[in-house]
Amino acid sequence: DVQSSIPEPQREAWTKFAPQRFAKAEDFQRDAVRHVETSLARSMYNCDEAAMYAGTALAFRDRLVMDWNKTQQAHTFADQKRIYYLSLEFLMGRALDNAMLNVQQKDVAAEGLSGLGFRMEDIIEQEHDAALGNGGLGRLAACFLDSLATLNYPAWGYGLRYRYGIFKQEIVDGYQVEVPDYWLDFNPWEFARHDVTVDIQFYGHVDKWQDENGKTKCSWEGGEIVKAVAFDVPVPGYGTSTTNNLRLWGSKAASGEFDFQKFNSGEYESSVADQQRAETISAVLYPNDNLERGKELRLKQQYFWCAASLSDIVRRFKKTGRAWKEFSSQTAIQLNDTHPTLAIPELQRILIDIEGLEWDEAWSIVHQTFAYTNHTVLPEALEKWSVGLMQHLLPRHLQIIYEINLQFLQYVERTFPKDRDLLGRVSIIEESNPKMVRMAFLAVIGSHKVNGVAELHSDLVKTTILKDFVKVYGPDKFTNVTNGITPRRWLHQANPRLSALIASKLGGYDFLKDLTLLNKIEAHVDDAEFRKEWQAIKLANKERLARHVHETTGITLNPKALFDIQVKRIHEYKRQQLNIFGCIHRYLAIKAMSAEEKKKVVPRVTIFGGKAAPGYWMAKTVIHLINKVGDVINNDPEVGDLLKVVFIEDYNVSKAEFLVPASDISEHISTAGTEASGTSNMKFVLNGGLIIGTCDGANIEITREIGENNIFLFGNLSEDVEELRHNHVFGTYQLNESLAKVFDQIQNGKFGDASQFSALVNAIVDHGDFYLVSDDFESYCQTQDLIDESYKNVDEWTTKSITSVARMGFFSSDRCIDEYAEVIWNIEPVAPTKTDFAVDLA
Ligand code: T68
Repeated sequence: DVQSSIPEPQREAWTKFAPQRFAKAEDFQRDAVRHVETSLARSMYNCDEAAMYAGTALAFRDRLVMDWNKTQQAHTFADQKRIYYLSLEFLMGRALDNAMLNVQQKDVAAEGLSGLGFRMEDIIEQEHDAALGNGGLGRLAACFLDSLATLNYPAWGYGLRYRYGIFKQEIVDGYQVEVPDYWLDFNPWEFARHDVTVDIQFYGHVDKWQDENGKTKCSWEGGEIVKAVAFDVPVPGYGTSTTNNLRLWGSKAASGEFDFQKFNSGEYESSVADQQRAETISAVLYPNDNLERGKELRLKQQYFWCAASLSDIVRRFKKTGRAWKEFSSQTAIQLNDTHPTLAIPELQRILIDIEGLEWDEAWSIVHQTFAYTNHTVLPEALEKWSVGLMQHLLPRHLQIIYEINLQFLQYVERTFPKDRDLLGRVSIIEESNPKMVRMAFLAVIGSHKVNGVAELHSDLVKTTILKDFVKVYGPDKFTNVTNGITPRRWLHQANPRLSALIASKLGGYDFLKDLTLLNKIEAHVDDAEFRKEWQAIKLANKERLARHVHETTGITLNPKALFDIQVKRIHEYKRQQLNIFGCIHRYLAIKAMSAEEKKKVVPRVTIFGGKAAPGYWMAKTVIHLINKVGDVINNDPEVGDLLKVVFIEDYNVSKAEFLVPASDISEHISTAGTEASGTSNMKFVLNGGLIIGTCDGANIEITREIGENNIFLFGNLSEDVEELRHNHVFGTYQLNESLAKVFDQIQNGKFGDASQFSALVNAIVDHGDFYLVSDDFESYCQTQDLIDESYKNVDEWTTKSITSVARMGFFSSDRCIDEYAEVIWNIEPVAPTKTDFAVDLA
């Protein structure tokens, strides 16, 4: 914008005073102190850790913003194809540590803080997690943003600015209690763009008329308007000046603060109520993972966010002055699951109703633009919306969906004239009562590529839920992009000492940008000093976790014990129940031992963490059982240090950062074929932990990469699941004997009121054991015994640990993003600008 830019002769002063890189600790101190004094209006007499966190965050934010602005200018100037990542969840966690590390100024800040009387660890701890997600899907989106920026791709994330993220979990008498997570009291990482707003329409009706050329036109009229306001969050890449944007939409009443007419006529309450109703849209994150409940407010959230994002994307494209036919060569939009599927009919609506394009021309743009990532094959998680609700809330979109469906079905009928049943099976509209719109089908039809998130999962997508679409479109539309994780947060930030040890052998930190370089540490696997430090780091990480457990629960852990960790959302398919039944089995075995036998036992600490969806009663029962079993075992003097069972309250991203580096073994034990990928499995192995797992999700590819001697696999295979389930229902099966003994204890009241846990037991004994806990129990327990044996051999264990880390290069989210860029998006990076602040490693 020429008119508002600083004239050439005056730019020198501007350049001179723009924030620069901290050359020394003092530079950081100057800015941090200034922010505490002026931005916070505090002084050295009332600067606590929270205030110092704020000063530090603001000092770094100043720098980030410089690179952010320059990146956005450079991307506009480059005028290349951009990728927009639409996700209803971004589980970002804390930003400060990540920002300091990505711009490689954490050391300078640590020195500066120490000079002001603060410790870096304490300051970092002050930050509230940005917890705008449930679990793996939301964290994947956050890892992707980190990689997109690090790899210099011109990319934006689009999401919702929830006032309440995922609830905080408290454990009261062994039960989960949900507490609201209000996280916006002080958030230095977002910039409200009150000038960037979009009016979003709901309800109303469709008008149809003929234009001057006799062409039938439609427009969506009436209803109500809610305003979307942009909040922007900078996303710095590692070792590059590229700083991308995450745009989160907040909702607000369209009429501003109040409806003044109502207000002046005395209807104060109802005018405030309108405002609150509008703000409700972005008020709270739905706390269900892998479950859909069909609530109207959820559909409103989805449309609100899709419509605001699309309007923004289209506005940016129109500024380039290009012709519409270039839209899809300039714009790629990735749909993170089916949650943003309404973006498909919304873009079609914009193009035909507002921009005046013909249907066919518009549709070819739409379906070239979008691509869809599927994250689950579980039927209860597949999104469906009733036709009635859609008609009421989005009447024009329903018409467009019907037209998309009609044209698609006509195509199917022409191509497969003999297969009448096929039409019903692939129709977007499920002919049930009530009729439902199947969002995954709409997403497939409106996208040019569909991917699963690990090989087995992508195969299952093609052979189960989308089988008929493979027949219709051929196999090339369907692909796999195995998930990845960012090594910056999940190695360098979470485990700085391990990262430093690796860097010392590799001659620097290049592996953080090219994780395949890790394979060079395999050459040091026999280096005695290296192995000693490797072991010492794991022990130190376990000691740190033990301190946390002691401080929060009073339970004392022996850091030399085998630490066995299962942290993830609580879900029947993830089978925390298998783990806790295994703990009871182990407990019974210890109780039956002689003093001599006990001496041979490998002491074990089993740690659980994870939230249950508030309405998921069975998952809450599992949490309750874990806590009750822990109470009994942890206080049994006959067991002592041989077994402890701990539940970590309120598992979140920042807790993962100290749990992941502290595991010897972690559990990824879903019923085969149910976990799409899993990503914490990758995090644990990258930090030198071994895993016990089923042949499911990315466990299979982890095995292929690290070698089957380095992983403890057990259990039935995905191809056998159907038959096993059948056997349960039709009686050719017997409850596993050891498991029966575990159930006896539960039913005898050993862990408190047995009736509390009867549903859990009955699901297995009486209701078909859908998740095959009994079928896998024997193999699970035997594998745990094998793990004990292996752990006794410290040398062998250390070799497995180092070898596994060396072979984990494939699981960087950088590899994953490069695959998306090449196979799905067809986009190229933009050379980062030279700035005073970021150092370019390359
Ligand atoms: C997870 N899905 C998969 N869903 O379960 C996991 N669902 O295997 C995979 O690694 C990960 O996605 C990344 O691909 C989820 O986390 C949800 O959280 C979710 C949220 C709302 C509605 C449905």
